[in-house]
Amino acid sequence: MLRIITQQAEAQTELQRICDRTHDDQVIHKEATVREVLQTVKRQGDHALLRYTSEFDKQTLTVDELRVSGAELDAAYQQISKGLLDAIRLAHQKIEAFHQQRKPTSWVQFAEDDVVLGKRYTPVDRAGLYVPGGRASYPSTVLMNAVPALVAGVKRCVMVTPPGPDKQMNAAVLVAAQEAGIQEIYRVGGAQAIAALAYGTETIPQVDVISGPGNIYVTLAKKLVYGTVGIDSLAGPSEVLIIADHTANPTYVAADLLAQAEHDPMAAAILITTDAALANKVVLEVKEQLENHTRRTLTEKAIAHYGIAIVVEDLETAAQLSNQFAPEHLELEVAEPWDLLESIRHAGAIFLGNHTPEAVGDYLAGPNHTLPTSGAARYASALGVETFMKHSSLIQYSPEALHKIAGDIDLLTQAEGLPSHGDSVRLRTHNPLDSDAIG
Ligand code: HSO
Ligand code: ZN
Repeated sequence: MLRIITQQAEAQTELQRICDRTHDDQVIHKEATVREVLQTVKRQGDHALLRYTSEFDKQTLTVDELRVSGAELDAAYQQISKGLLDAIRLAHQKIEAFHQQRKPTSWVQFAEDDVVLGKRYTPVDRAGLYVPGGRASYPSTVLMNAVPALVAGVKRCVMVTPPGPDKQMNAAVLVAAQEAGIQEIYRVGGAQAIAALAYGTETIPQVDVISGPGNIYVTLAKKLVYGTVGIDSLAGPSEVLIIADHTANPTYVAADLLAQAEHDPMAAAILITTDAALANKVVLEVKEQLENHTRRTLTEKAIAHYGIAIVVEDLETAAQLSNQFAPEHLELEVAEPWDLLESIRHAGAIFLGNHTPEAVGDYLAGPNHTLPTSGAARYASALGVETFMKHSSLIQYSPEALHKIAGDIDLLTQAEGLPSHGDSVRLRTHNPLDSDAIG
């Protein structure tokens, strides 16, 4: 059950424990398995993919079945309702509109003496989107990864996702991919899929950036291939932290806590409130809403291990505790959310007011739902168009401008003991044979 905490010291210890919940010893053991999978796929290509798919996903595929066929893609549309198709289209439209606005633009600046400085943004050539299967097969996640890559202008976007029973793929996932504009989909998941994207196989192209959440094996694999390719981030289990005052509705607060807890037995659901009576009501509500919950066992596990309600003196203390945790999702269910926002420093996404459940952002408000977890909001941000872009610095100097700074560069090159650096400037500014030379 959701546990109430009233002592600040205990609250801090508990928040730290929850934040550190993924750092278990088993990770080292799993890392060894993942390293082996990566090496084997690198050496044996498709053959290794088929072998691991049979071993881990219990599906026997041929090389030809690795790519999802056009017929399967078409058939997916027949398997979902018109209502769901419309909802996917609405979500796509809103997510695309938001990400279009956030697309970084190149710029140049003209300074004195014809010096030109700037940044030129270009997309990566190829992106690989990982879409989990099983418990976490989400069409919304397909859109949240595909849209920014396509808005960035990535020419070749491929998707990988593990096969379900009978080699079947989730129809809504296939439809969401096609609505976003992705046709190249491979039936492979786990660390072996990440290896395929990082190194390339006979069938699957090597990409430049891999994005998308996955289980611990996928996350470890992404960490290990980082450097060979770029990655979006390392996704840990989901979290919500709700700051609520006396104006919050306990029924809504409880539902929002459970909406996060139902993702994963390791998900965290934290309430910080200035109202002790509200905390008690939320505890009861959580219990009640769990009674007929279709994912009760899993959700209860998350609440039992990582669900707490902290009662504090004032909203300032609530904000400080929240900053210490740096939550992936932060809901401000208070009378004046924009005032409280002033005190918030770290959070992946912030939901303001009593009528903005996190689910709005999970599905279709527009901003990305792939957010920094496990305290990473201290230094990282949501996945975005820039995840699939890089920028080149632009610098152009005129003869006059080079002449002006030649002496300073010379002193710096001497201090660093790099004579050719000095020559590269001096020869241009002192060589009388150079028609551009001055002085
Ligand atoms: N809350 C999840 C995203 C999601 N929720 C997908 C529903 N579907 C992590 O941000
Ligand atoms: Zn969610």
